[in-house]
Amino acid sequence: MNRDLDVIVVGAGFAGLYLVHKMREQGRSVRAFEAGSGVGGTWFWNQYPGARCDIESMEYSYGFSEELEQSWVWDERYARQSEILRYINHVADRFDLRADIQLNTKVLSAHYVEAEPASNGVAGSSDAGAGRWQIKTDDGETWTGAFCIMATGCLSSTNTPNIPGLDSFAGEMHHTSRWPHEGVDFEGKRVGIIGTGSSGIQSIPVIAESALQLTVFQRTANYSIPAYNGALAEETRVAIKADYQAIRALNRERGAAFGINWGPPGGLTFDSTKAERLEAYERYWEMGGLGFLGVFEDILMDQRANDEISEFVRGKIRAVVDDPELARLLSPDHVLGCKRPCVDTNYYKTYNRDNVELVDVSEKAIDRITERGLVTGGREFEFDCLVLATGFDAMTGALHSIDIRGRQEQTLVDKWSAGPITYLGLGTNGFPNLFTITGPGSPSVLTNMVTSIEQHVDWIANCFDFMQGQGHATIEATREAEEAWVFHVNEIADETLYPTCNSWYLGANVPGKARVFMPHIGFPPYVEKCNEVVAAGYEGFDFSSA
Ligand code: N01
Repeated sequence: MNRDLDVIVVGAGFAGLYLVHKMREQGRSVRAFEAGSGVGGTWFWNQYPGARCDIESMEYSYGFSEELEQSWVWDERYARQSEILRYINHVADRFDLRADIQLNTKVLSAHYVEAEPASNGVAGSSDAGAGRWQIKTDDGETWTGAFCIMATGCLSSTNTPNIPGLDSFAGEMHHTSRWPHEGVDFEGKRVGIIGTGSSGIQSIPVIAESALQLTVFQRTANYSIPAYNGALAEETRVAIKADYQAIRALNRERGAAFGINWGPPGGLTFDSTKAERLEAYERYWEMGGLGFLGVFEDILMDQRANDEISEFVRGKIRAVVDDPELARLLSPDHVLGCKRPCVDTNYYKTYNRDNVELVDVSEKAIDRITERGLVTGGREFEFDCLVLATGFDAMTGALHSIDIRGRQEQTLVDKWSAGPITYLGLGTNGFPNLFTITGPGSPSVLTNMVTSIEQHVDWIANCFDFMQGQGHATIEATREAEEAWVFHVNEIADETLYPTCNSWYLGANVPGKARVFMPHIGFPPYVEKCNEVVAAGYEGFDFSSA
């Protein structure tokens, strides 16, 4: 078997699969390495009860193949995890991708091995050849490739809380992001769940239906907007498929690359009268989903605008939750949208059930996990099952779990010790021919991920063609370009309300992690910049020849 490839891909989720397809189309040898025993990435691992996408199914899907988008039939407005996983497997089969995907294989290291000095003594000069990426996998094998592309996902590295005694719990304990594929039976069990982000908010209503008792430990109340999920009407499917590409193009004009159903934002909040604003909030609320935040364009820019709409949401919580004190505890007080809001089915209503208890751990943290449960606020709780819905080491966690080294053995961990440094979220100086798909510094998690993935893969594929045409062997972001880019990404974020709370966008959920706002806000200007860079001869990148 040829262990020297054109392109090594790490990960076989949405990004890895499309990369394999695209590289093959270009006639390049490619192999994707995937730790899981199946394809699907986040949708393979996150099989917790209630797991579902918060972007509508017709939009959260590949647009690269007309045949695929026309033939696939989504069942629901928001696809459940099992449906998305079925779709991803269908894509792997339909495009015959499995031959170039190696499952059950964790990539341990990726090192850039610089070229031997040439006869003239200059490494990488014309007769020396370029360096190669060498990866080592947990099955003891070594592979080399001209390029290494990290398709490792933004939300794939589990954040396990460092609560004392975590290992001492004698009952069943599961993290939502590593859920057992055979499922968990909660029937008649006393269940505790830590975390009220999207994973907690989606799973709590479902677990409550079968558990004997469910106790939710909430450190920060989160905003959640009703999904109003349901079967997708045939007319909707037909209407979208009638001009799918036009709909995708319209979505790409949106700041978050999804949500055309909601129409463009209705200007600045206070340009409307109070009555008009309330009517607009109500109308958007009734449509459900994340598009609610697009009701006016300054929700995440103007504190006063945000105060008003977040109070509207708190009013909705009070209207649903019977106990006023419980409603107060469930009401967030941070800026709406600065932590990713959730999209739920029956979340707040679940707290009206007799078998559900909310425990506020915002002021008194969970002291410790015990053999039987946990202790907080001087009270011991006993459980048969403990669920950790504590999220991810987002955007950099998966990259840092691999020993990545560039020129002169520099590690990525060292280079990014004060926060990720990238040019366009695609590359970083000192690591030639290494690309990150939806890396930090790109719109990624603030957008429809599938759209952002396709944009990155297409950009890289075009870049490879360009390099081939020009006889270039390596590409590397310049230090000046990445410094300017990091500054730009932060500058945009600082003009918004995003950095005002302890979100995973900022790395604030992981103790000790550098606090830097990681995603680039705004899809269209980002794409424009990527295109300008190309038009200017890949401005900000250096090339070297083979
Ligand atoms: O993780 P989170 P998630 N003691 O980080 C709490 C995507 N996603 O898995 O807020 C007590 O949001 C933590 O508290 P706090 C989506 O982008 C999408 O839920 O840090 N509590 C928080 O409540 C989402 O945003 C879908 O104070 C502790 C929770 O755990 C992202 O993934 C579905 C704690 C973690 O929430 C992450 O969501 C699921 C401790 N020691 C996920 N440590 C879709 O719908 C942490 N917490 C597509």
